Amino acid sequence: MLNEIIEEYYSSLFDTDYVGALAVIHNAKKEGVTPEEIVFEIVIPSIDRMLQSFLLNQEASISQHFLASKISEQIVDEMLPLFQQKTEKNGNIVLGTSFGDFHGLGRKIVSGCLRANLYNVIDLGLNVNPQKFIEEAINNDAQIIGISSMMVHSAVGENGCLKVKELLKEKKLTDKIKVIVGGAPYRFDKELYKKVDADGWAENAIQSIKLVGEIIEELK
Ligand code: B12
Repeated sequence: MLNEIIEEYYSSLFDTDYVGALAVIHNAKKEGVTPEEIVFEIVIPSIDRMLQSFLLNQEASISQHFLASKISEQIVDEMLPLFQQKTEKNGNIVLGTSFGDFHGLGRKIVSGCLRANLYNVIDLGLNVNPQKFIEEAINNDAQIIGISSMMVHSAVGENGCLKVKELLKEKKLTDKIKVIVGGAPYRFDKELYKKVDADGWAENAIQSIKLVGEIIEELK
């Protein structure tokens, strides 16, 4: 059943048929597909698949990508609050997309998954400068700063993770606040997180829950 739903959804997404895509998802939910399955097995693989069609044979255009990501964001926003929740309360995480970067879907998914696991997430949104990450982490007593970067230059550039770490060092806060990163450049180069001096990285939202849990445990 899931395969048919995936194909139907992908076809609506590819046609940037907002109403159709939403109808497929809502019907799937009525038929018992869980919000987690909708996000991780339908929505995320479909956006990746569209990218492949764009890169490999130019079937999809960049504007199709943009509209498809808007549709995906809306579905993710609707599904995240419905994820199964655990009971214990955890820690504070300041999350944002790095300066100059306007890719927000992955960050929203990470944010939602962490919230669903009862972390208090302060989501700073897109295009966040390094000073803002530090200010918000201090003001919110955060144990972790999470930086999402989808482009190489926003990951390794002068306003990315390296700068955040430099500011934390100046304030002698590196023992109290850890920095984690994620996004496409880190998936392409698994050692990149070390080059930007991050304390850890995660390939996807599920892994980010594990990573955050381990770091908060170590800080206790
Ligand atoms: C959708 C998309 C867009 C949309 C973004 C819409 C939006 N609101 O987010 C639009 C069309 C606007 C766009 C624009 C551009 N894009 Co674009 N985009 C993509 C695309 C196809 C998918 C990104 C996505 O949403 N993936 C789905 C989500 C769920 O995955 P994710 O973001 O990786 O997140 C997961 C993990 O990485 C991880 N994660 C993410 N963040 C974090 C943070 C932490 C702390 C942790 C632990 C984990 C974690 O968990 C997430 C959930 O599982 C990628 C290709 C790709 N495969 O990544 C290109 C891509 C990122 N874009 C790219 C480019 C070049 C651009 C543009 C410059 C294009 C242009 N010429 O205008 C602009 C940049 C604008 C800007 N300044 O930011 C390049 C970057 C290449 C590079 N080497 O730097 C990519 C890689 C495509 C490519 N191969 O060329 N883009």
